[in-house]
Amino acid sequence: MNLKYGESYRKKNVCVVIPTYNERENIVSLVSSVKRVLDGCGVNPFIVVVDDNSPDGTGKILDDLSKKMGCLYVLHRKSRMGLGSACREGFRYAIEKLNSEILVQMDADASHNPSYIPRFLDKIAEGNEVVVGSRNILGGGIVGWGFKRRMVSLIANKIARKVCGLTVTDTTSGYKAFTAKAIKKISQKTNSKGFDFQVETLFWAKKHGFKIAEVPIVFVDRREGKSKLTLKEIFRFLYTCLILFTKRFS
Ligand SMILES: Nc1nc2c(ncn2[C@@H]2O[C@H](COP(=O)(O)OP(=O)(O)OP(=O)(O)O)[C@@H](O)[C@H]2O)c(=O)[nH]1
Ligand SMILES: [Mg+2]
Repeated sequence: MNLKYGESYRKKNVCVVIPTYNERENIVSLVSSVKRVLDGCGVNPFIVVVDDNSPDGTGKILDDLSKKMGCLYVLHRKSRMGLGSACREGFRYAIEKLNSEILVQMDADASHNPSYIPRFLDKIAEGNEVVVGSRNILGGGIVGWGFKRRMVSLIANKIARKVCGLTVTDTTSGYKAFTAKAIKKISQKTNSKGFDFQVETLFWAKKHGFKIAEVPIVFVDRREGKSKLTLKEIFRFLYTCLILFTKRFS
């Protein structure tokens, strides 16, 4: 593995936070590869999965896995409460209980390849406080999405950039890394429950003046399980963009 700044985060507590809802087909292989990659980086590895009582039994599968994998922590919530609140709860646990210094957020559906984690860590080592995995810069891309899904993402991204004043090229990406200091401050400001959490996080990261960098990622559409992105989530995202607009100049 080519780690430019490997020495600077060796033995640091690095935690990967993954929200899950009905991801039984994906979660075991994902957690195993995340663990392999973290071990390869020489960090103190932690993985926190926040499951919302998935009806497909994802939580039970994770509990079984955590018996064999000491660095895996599973947070169980009673019912579906949204991706945003799951991530916030995972970050809080990782910082307060596991003393994590660097936090990585990624989806459970295998769209985010764990092999990019070292690049995120390198960017943090360079002095950045927030790192965004971008599909829209040189070296990044999307595999497996049809025209309609690409358009939804393109338009949502354009709106978020214009309305919220963001310069990041991929505002809807769910693959990110943060220093503990940055995500603690950002989390105090965010209250979005669902997918709007992605844009809200970036908005407050910028507003707080955190140094933000991007790394190219190739996003691969989920092969297993179902998307949880609904029309309701898209409207909520647009509504959040408008709310953030009102806070832009205050
Ligand atoms: N804990 C929890 N996780 C959720 C919830 N909704 C979605 N997730 C997880 O959040 C991640 C992203 O959800 P996806 O359905 O893949 O949505 P997306 O990646 O934005 O869009 P697609 O990949 O196109 O479906 C996945 O790991 C989901 O399992 C929720 O209400 N609670
Ligand atoms: Mg997905």
